[in-house]
Amino acid sequence: RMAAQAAFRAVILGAPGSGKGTISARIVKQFDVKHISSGDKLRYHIANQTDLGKKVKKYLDSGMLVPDETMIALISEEIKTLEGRNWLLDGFPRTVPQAEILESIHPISLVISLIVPDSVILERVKNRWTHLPSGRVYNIGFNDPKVPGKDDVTGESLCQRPDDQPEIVQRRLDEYLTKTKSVIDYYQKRGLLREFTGVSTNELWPKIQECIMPLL
Ligand code: G5P
Ligand code: MG
Repeated sequence: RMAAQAAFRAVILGAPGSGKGTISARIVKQFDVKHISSGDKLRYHIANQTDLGKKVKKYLDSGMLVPDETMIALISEEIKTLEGRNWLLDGFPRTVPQAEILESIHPISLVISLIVPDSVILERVKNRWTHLPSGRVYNIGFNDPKVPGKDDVTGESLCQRPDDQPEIVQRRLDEYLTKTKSVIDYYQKRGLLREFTGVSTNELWPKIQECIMPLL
């Protein structure tokens, strides 16, 4: 119990393309924190055609949320393996039932909420390239891969996410507004929410660093 309270347990929230993965990578680089991205996990299962992957593909392809019970099973399993470690959840929780279950498993120390205008998001996702096995993301003109089309670390090919087509991005933004905004209220009421507003990651990052520093 003492160890669980001492550890850093954070959540990063934000609309699709708001920079959760990018900021998480910076946090991991600077602090001793394990990053858990629900979307990266799901895409990995889809790429490997596991039973779970086959079950969730239709939701990701259409930009709809995966059912709560599936997500809760996946993420609580993952958290169990990280006993005593600091962690940062990216993409979970996305509904109030998910947040309630998470709270019953572990008290959360901090919730980082990214607020980036939709117009900026729609521009960004057009230029996003992803390394599927690791979840590393690139953006043409912002953080280009060293070799075009290839991952910096493994040299493997990059791909574009099927859900980054404009109509699907719009659906994901709608899902965020209708289902995930209530998670923000949930954490606001508990005094855990810290909001960061801006149009670029470089502008948000120093403020996020400052907020995490005293906790780690
Ligand atoms: P995901 O995978 O959680 P989203 O939609 O929440 O997906 P996404 O798209 O992964 O979020 P992000 O991580 O917030 O976005 O953003 P990012 O990848 O870091 O940045 C976006 C792009 O902008 C990148 O190319 C990056 O390089 C670039 N970029 C960053 N900063 C800047 C900048 O300052 N300037 C510029 N020019 N570019 C920048 O969820 C996917 C699906 O999985 C399911 C759902 O179906 C969901 O649709 N799912 C769940 N369903 C139910 N419950 C859950 N808990 C679920 N979790 C996942
Ligand atoms: Mg992401």
